[in-house]
Amino acid sequence: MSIVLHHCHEARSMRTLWLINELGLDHELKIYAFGRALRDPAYLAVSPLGRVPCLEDGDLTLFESGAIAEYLCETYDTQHLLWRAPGENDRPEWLQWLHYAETITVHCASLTQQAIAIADPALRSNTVWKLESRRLEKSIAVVEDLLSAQEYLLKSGFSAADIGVGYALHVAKLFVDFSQFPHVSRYYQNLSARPAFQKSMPAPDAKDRIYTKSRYVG
Ligand SMILES: N[C@@H](CCC(=O)N[C@@H](CS)C(=O)NCC(=O)O)C(=O)O
Repeated sequence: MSIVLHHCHEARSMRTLWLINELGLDHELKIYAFGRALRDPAYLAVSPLGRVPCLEDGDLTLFESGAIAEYLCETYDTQHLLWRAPGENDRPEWLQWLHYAETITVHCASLTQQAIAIADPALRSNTVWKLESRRLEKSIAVVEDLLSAQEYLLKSGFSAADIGVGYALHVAKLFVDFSQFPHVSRYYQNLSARPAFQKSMPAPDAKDRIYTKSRYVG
């Protein structure tokens, strides 16, 4: 087996795992507790910042999720189901939405830091919470607008871009009220019902979950 994915439950590596599962690729999963385990020298030797995802494929090691998504699609999606190859009509939009996932996710990461990573409530910032929640909502509103006219991010249908954005929404719903986004809510429901999504979720009794609540409020 040549593909190894370094993963923490429901971290950004979930978008890589979901893509691997959609593509049906044989792989080995190495699961870490979110925190000090990622600073182990053995892990830093493959992922120098000690973050997930990190993907090994034979001699190749990659540690940026957008790049990993592009690599997996161009290497393994021979039928172009999730990939939009250079020259295809919606290739530029595919690239835009694939990487827009990170625009949404950085706000989720700040809120995760506030709600979970900063253990001492006295060190949390109400200003950061308000600012990041608002910026997260605005980044989702852009998707809401697009989805009022189509089912997926691309008119041509489901693609790896929906996996990136779908994962971002999976975390965003822990921090913002989705009732203000009816199209996004319908889209997320549809994406999260996919067998490959469900396979990428931790088992209900899994240890070392980052998120243990269904909603975090500032
Ligand atoms: N832009 C990077 C961000 C990777 C990242 O920050 N991952 C988080 C998990 S969602 C992480 O590993 N954090 C651990 C830490 O910062 O110690 C990517 O998309 O791969």
